[in-house]
Amino acid sequence: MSEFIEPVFDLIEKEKKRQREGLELIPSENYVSSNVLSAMGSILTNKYSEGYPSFTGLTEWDDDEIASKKLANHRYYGGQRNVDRIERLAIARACRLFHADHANVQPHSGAQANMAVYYAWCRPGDTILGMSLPAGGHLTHGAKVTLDAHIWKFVNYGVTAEGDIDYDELERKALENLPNLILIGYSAYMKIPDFKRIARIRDDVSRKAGHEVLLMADMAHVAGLIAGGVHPNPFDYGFNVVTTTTHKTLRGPRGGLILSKGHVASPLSKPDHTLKNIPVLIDRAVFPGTQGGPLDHIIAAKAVAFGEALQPSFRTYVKNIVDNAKILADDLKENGFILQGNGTANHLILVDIRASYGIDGKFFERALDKIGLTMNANVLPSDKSDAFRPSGIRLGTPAVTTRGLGIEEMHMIAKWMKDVALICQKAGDEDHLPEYSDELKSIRRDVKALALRFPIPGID
Ligand code: DSN
Repeated sequence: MSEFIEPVFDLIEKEKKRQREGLELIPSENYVSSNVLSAMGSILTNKYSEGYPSFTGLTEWDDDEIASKKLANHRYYGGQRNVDRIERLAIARACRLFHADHANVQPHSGAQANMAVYYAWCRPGDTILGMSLPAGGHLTHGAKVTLDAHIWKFVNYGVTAEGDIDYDELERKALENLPNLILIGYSAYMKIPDFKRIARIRDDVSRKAGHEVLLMADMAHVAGLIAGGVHPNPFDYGFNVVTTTTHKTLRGPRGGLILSKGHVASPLSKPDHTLKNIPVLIDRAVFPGTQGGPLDHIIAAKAVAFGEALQPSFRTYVKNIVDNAKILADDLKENGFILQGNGTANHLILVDIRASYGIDGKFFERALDKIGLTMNANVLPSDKSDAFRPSGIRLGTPAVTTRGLGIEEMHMIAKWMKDVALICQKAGDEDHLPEYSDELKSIRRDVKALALRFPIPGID
């Protein structure tokens, strides 16, 4: 290998070792199957395919149907016959998985998926109502540092002291501001949203404002749980659009996805600005609106992952994710950890580590890294500290459940976390952590021994 290549592959091997010998508890991460991995690393990365394949309704692919209907292919490059079929497969499977009329599988990420929906529906300066970042929302739901917040006016709602969405605040702000788009979604929220109430608020806003209001769920975190039937589907409550990433609980490649309900038509048509036409407005907003060429290798990997998620075994997997999270949450409470919302109904857990053990989230994150438990420091809704030294630590069970960990291992993780919290407490700060390196190394050996008992798909 050349000197240019070797360092990169060296680091990939080191990362493989890190993943194998530790436990991944960041709730937005997962391990993909070897088939997803192969599709991602395939020669499809060589292809350009700006535009869209023929639209044919929800059939997987039918050459005769396409020929008989003389459906146009809306690509801007030649050599599309294989990538067209792959994209259609991904679209059809995504629609089947989430009961959507339409899917756009091209967004490169969740952030790009969200921006495309805003661009499809909102004019510059329009109002979007979403959850605030400290309350558990996402950067793209209105954080001032984003481009989104420069284009649209975001109004945010938060959570109550009990950790529920503050529905009264949401309703009040919705009726005061009459937003064009109401958004529910989060990166750190442990309850099941009341989709019915939110849909009712949207209807009230629509009536009062005299215009259609788009109801959108960014379900990036819980997409796999919805696909596997252990979490309600926003479409069952009248939502128009659902966005997601494809790599979290859905266990696909890193990427984005937009699903919608409405009339599916050619992306070259110039539809009226109505909710009924949202599928076409979204297609036009993704390409050419906010993206150029799709990543065909990633779309192929999405098609594989959606196929995997349609299998009965995926339902068992997501049920186990939630069971593991509930067990881990209970164990953590027994070990003296105070949890935001007092527990979890999904795959996410948010610990108030400052209230529990008097240390900050970043210090705890770094100490846990030393023993091979990976999770992330996170702000809490009530946090007085900044994002670099927040009071919370966020963890979740999608990745360890893929590896096959269960009840016994959840008990051990909670105990190790307590052991490390006590060490951090004694050390006082990171500078004094080396004084406890023997204790940390001993826990590290136990974590590694356990991790090596559970193979990683795509690696082992
Ligand atoms: N960065 C993701 C997460 O970790 O939750 C959200 O996009």
